[in-house]
Amino acid sequence: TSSKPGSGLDLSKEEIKKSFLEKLFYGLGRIPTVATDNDYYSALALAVRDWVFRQYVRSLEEYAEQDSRGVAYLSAEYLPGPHLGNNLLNLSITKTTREALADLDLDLDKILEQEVEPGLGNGGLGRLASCYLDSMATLGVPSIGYGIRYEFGIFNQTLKDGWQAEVTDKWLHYGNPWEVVRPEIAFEVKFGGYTEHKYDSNNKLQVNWIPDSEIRGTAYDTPILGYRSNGIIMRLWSAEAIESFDFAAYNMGDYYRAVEKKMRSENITKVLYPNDENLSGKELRLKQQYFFVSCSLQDIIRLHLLQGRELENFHEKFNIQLNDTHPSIAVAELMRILVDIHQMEWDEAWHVTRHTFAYTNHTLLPEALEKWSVNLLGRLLPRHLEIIYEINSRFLNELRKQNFSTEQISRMSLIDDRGEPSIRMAHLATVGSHKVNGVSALHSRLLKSMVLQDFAELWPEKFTNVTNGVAHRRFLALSNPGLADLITRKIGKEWLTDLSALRNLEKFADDKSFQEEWRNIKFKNKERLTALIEERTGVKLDPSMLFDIHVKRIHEYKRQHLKVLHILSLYLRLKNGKGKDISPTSFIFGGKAAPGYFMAKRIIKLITAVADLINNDPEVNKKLKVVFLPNFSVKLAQQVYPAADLSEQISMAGKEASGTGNMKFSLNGALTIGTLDGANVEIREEVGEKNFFLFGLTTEEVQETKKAGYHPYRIYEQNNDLREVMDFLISGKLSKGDKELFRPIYDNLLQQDPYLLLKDYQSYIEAMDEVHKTWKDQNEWAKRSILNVINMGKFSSDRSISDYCEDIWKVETVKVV
Ligand code: 26M
Repeated sequence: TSSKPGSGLDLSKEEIKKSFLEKLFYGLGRIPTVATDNDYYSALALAVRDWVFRQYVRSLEEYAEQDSRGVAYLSAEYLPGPHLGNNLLNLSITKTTREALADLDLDLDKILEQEVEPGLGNGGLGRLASCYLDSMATLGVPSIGYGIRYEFGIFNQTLKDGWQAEVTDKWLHYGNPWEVVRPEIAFEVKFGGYTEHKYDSNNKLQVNWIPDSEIRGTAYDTPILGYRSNGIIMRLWSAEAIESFDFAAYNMGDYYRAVEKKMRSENITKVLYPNDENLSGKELRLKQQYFFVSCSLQDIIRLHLLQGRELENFHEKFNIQLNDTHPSIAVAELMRILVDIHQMEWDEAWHVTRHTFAYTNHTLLPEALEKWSVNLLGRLLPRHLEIIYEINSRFLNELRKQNFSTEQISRMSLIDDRGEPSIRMAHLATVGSHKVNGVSALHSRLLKSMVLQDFAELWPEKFTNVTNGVAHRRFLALSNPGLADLITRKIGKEWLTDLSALRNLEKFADDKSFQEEWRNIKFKNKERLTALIEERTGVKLDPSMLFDIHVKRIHEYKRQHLKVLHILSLYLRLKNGKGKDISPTSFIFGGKAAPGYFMAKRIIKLITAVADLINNDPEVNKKLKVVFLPNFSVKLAQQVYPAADLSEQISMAGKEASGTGNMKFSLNGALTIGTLDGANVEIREEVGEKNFFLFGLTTEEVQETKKAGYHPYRIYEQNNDLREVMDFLISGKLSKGDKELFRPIYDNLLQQDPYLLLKDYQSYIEAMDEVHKTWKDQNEWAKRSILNVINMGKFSSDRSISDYCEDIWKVETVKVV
């Protein structure tokens, strides 16, 4: 790609130096003799932000000229990772910037290190949203990402005595050079109160919502730049009190009450909820959802009307993608805006609404499907509850006409009235959308046969699949520069905008000298990670060992504890003098546990206890090392994936909707050991069975096992090796004699084992033995590693976004460069 003049790409060293110093002097008021590293970081970020905004403005002009159909991506979470390095890459000025700073005796890497990432998400879902913004910008999709500007993001994880401790994330402490506040883009959001129903002079029903409080949401814009391409914005809403509302009228006595009220209303965007906490009664969470949805819809409608258009064709101009059910109250809110505020007839409003929204489901876990109590929702959003009831009654009438059974009708209802009545948000999102998609082929199939089966039978054409993808520029070009350079030297730069071009490397897979270069790069990445791990944990790994890595949120279905059972089996083999076939291995874990998730927190303690035992035992620590790397984040991820030899993707089949870490590992040349779950299935298809270590039950076998009545204790009785490992958990040897510490894990596995660890244990051990055997042939390993990378084309988020454009959004892309 070549750039038009003035496009903001290909800046010269002098231009960069000049802008940087101007930002330092006039933007921050600092001079080099007193400037801190953070000042240098802020100055460079401010300079880069200007160039990114330039691309954004140019894109806007282009989109306006083309009058294109646009996309609003609604997500309660984003995990963008550090912006600076990525923006330099996308402006193609990394090298020039490095030289410009070197002229000033400054080190770019040290400056990049300063950035604190916005942790505005929990994990996969939030990171996916950010990968999608990257690809929408790169491909030129006229789009905007809406979300919440949490003042405190996901907690920082520290370890205390081997247990997780949570520390609040003050990510805005040193300021945020990437965002621009837009005080003129602000909307009022109502809560509570009651509704009035009246007939107007034309005998038309008019509903009026009289709220009991109102708050303001103000836009904060962060530009997101595509690769040598367009810029889009991520628009995050921050809550503030509406001062005139309370302050003006009150006398001194009420002043403090008014201040309190102001503070209470500003708490809406204070903090991100960690997931899988028990949501019931979490009123603030529902307020967050409605708050950002309401601001976003008002903003989109403002843009639509600004262009002189009618609301009747809103859906022809806008697609709104719901990232899970978190923003699904939008279905009721758009109906309210169209019917109550713009006086549209119900049927027409419903037509517009259903053609506007599309819904992405990210989970089949029954406990994770969102429900809101009717009582709570009615108190907070009385008009929305009425609208949901109206949608539901029309929908159920339709089903009755089509002779659905009462049983089916009650299963499909938006209201669950077994027990405390609640709203099934996935049903609301499904009924209110024209497309519903899962996030991998397997997950989309299961969605249709399980959670949304009745709906899939009613509307088969509504259901589709879009397999997830990852921002390969961030997760390969930026985080693994060694490998990226080697690839570019061999096949040029095409892969940066078309990942499937990596197939052009095929002819090198068997080339011994290429394999050697490949291995050297991996080794250097492992050395870097080794240094970082030593600095953070005090544990020194040996980079010549196999790096076997399990990083993701801690959850029983992801089975971190299955990995622990394997490690203990190796430990016991070594202790019993039967460990000669074991390849020296460093096991690296990382991931946060939800603060209220008892088992997940105990699994972290188990990992750190196993690490202490093994790392301090000279009989085994030449062959095995174990480390828990605290506070896993995008920033850490960028150092971890490039250093991995083996990627652990060992969830129970049927539980991981897709996974995206699995893709990032393979993209960086790790081999996978995994189950047939989520996108693992498609990864294995792409890289070839021979280059993937498969184990465990299939989804169907899991279902059969459970149906037949599963008795984990019987497996324990019959497998001597497993029994020895299990009993070791409660021997006290991991816990200074305390035999009770890991009893909850032990009991859970022997009595219920809901995620079938014991059932899959033997198969996992055998697959791991195969891993250790393969590792001994380093040429063979390198060859398989190469074959993994070159077959990753499908898993770029560019491909995912193209799929959304064609199948769901029906939008054409418009590139400015
Ligand atoms: C729920 C209640 C209260 C607060 C937060 C939550 C919540 C937040 C995030 C619940 C779930 C959340 O995310 C789920 C998630 O990350 N799912 C993952 O999505 C990825 C992207 O599609 C998939 O790759 C993973 O398989 C899936 O687990």
